[in-house]
Amino acid sequence: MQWITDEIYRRHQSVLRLRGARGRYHTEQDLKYHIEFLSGALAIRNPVFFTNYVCWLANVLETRGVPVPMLYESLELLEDFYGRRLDASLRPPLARYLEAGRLALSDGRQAREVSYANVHRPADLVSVDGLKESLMTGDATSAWSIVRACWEETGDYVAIATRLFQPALYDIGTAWQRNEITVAQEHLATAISQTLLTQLYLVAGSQAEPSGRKALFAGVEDNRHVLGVRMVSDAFALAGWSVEYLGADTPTEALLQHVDATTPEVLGVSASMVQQLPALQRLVEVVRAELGERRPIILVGGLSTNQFDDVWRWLGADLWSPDAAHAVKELG
Ligand code: B12
Repeated sequence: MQWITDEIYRRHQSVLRLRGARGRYHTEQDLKYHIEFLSGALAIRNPVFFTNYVCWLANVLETRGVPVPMLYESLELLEDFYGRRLDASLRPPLARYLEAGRLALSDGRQAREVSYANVHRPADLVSVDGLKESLMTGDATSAWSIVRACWEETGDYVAIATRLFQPALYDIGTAWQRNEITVAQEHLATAISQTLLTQLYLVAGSQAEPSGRKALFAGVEDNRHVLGVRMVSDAFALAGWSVEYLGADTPTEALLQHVDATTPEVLGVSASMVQQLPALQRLVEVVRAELGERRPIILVGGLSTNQFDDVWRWLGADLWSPDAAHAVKELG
């Protein structure tokens, strides 16, 4: 990637100087993301995953003072780079996807902004904006009073998780994308959400009779977005299931061994971004191959599986659900 970074720096010295000492690191990081998203989109054979990424990144860069033509050029340079190094049979699809990315930039789509805030967004509870503000400003006390008031009104943990926290976090993601909040604020909002969800879970308690059914939940390799799958896990626990939640970035082998050892009825795994889908597909494949008849029902979910209806079929999963409320209903 050094060659591409050097070339971009040669062409745009004056602008890139503004990115400061860490500019080079960021440029290399962006190129790494181009390749990751591109290979994810190629694997799943859906160029829209890549064009959405390109438009989203244009928005991220533009709001941070990096001109969109530079992104356009880096896609050209990538094509040039791979054009010279790849086997002839692999070049055409790659060139097609990169061209689709450039076209998406030049037809003004970046002005319309690709946002991930409305992908299968459950209906908002009225206090979403209030919670979003409290989370972004780090005001855990006011966030908790909003959550408490919603609890008094609904008495429903899953509704509060999916219709209050989920949309507030989606909007916080868009605010980060638009450079309206910092990465630190996004982390702060997430950390407070985790604490408050635990607090709410304890208030909710499990009123359901234990069903004797067992489920295991995890984020796939490289997936650090796990608040969502944790909500799914909590929803199952509150419905009487015996549940284990393994958290983020679970190594495939470790997960396979744990499924083998604990024999859950359902294995629920989450992938948040397109480049994590090939790892999820591999996981589904090894669970099927290694465990045969003893394998659990494989349930998948997460933002990347919500973007197109047929992603879960490509993954080879048994089931997919767009959110925690649907998932628990489907298997209830
Ligand atoms: C919080 C957050 C983070 C936190 C996550 C911490 C944590 N412990 O979870 C941190 C800071 C680590 C993070 C990191 C990154 N993030 Co982030 N993040 C978010 C944010 C703001 C909220 C995520 C969230 O919790 N959503 C709320 C939950 C409840 O929603 P959900 O995940 O969709 O889950 C529901 C359903 O999808 C479903 N579901 C989920 N899993 C499962 C599993 C099963 C089995 C089932 C049935 C259903 C299911 O049910 C859930 C509940 O109803 C989103 C914004 C967004 N739109 O989501 C960005 C977002 C996802 N992040 C983004 C990015 C770019 C990143 C980074 C690359 C940033 C960076 N430069 O470092 C890294 C990548 C990390 C990685 N490798 O995974 C982008 C992705 C854009 C894209 N092009 O794909 C987003 C969309 C922000 C944006 N608008 O730009 N992020």
